[in-house]
Amino acid sequence: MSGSNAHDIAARHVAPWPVDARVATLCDIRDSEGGALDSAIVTLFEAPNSYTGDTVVEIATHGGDLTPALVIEQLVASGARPAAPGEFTRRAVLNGKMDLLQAEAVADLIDASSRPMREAAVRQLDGGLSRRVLGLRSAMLEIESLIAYDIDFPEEDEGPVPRDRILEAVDAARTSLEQLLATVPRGELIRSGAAVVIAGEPNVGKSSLFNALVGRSRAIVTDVPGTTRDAIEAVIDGDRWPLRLIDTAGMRDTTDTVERMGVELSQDHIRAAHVVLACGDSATAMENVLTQIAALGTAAAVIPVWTKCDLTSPTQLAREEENAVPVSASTGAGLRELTARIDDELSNRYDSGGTDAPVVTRARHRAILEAAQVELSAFRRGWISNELPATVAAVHLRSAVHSLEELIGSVDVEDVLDRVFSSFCVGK
Ligand SMILES: Nc1nc2c(ncn2[C@@H]2O[C@H](COP(=O)(O)OP(=O)(O)O)[C@@H](O)[C@H]2O)c(=O)[nH]1
Ligand SMILES: [Mg+2]
Repeated sequence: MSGSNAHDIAARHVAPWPVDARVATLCDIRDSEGGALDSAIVTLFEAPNSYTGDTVVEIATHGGDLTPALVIEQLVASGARPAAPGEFTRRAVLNGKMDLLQAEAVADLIDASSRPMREAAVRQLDGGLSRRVLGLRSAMLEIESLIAYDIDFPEEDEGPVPRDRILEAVDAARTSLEQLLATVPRGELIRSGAAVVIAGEPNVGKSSLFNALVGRSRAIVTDVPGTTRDAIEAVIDGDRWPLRLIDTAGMRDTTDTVERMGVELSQDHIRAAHVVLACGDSATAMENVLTQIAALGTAAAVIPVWTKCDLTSPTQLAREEENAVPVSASTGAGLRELTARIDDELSNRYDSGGTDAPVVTRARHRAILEAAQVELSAFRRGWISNELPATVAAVHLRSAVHSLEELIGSVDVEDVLDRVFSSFCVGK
């Protein structure tokens, strides 16, 4: 319970009342008639030294469905009310215990379905992204104050602040924004998982490979079954990246309308993939699939996979192994090597920024950073061309600063708070 009367409400149901704040105390929990409900650990927090910044009581009852519900019922009868989704964290933001970026990190940490997502959330919770954004904001405020001089002394050709110095500062801020925006693809990969499409002619063993990879995965995060003709997806926890495995319909020319749809669908998947596993169980099948993928012009990393390697003679395999990763869904051979190879391809492409730099993982952040970038560029153009009076150019700068403040939640943005916290689970 969080709020100024939290202790008063709890005191009607908790005995003995804990002597000290922030000390876990074993207490009896009673209903309004004094009947015993539970024996529970009660911890008091005095404002502002709590998660929300309010006065807080934490009651750790025994588990199950009934006991906690009965205790809550009693507290509500005594004047408490159930919290709205994310209300505790919302209060923490409003009370200045954390900024909006950190609050979002709390939600991301709870929702994290892969280790990279969890790591990014922990770093954001720690304030890594906030510090970057605050640094950018103060750089822009600095530029604003330089311009203020220029506006105050318009009659001087070269005001007290050289125009080049302002331009340099603007360009430094743009570079910093660009660097943050450059982490967007990595952030999307972390949030949604890398699309790993299993492609190949019918019967080369795609579905078997899909099942084998899902089967050996430590954690299957989601399982999205489709029809046999449709693509089937499952998100598995790769070693470094969450992998969204997609089993597609076979690639071959066909006149069957339903199967044709399946083929077109798999072509779309291949075009949008991060990684394509080009599967073949013979030299011809391998050549065909690689030709078809090349014709689609995908930007994905293409990994040739020699399927059913348990059926291939060792001499043949030795020849093929140079190019393709040999796997067998039947024996499990090569599956670990294949996952490692997928991880490597993704790391080569998306690890460039260093793994502990802040990452932009939310669409909200991306949109705001892009808006700030646009305003900063508009300012720069106006400033260089001298077409705009400095006061007008400065409006763009102000908008950019305001964007960053919205990002971090330091301006009054009730609707932003509503949107962010509506996605929270109840009780956080
Ligand atoms: N020996 C062997 N047979 C396999 C292997 N993988 C798949 N098969 C067989 O090949 C056939 C086609 O497999 P399937 O996964 O349905 O291929 P898809 O049409 O590409 O999805 C089935 O009869 C499988 O049992 C494998 O690793 N070893
Ligand atoms: Mg299949």
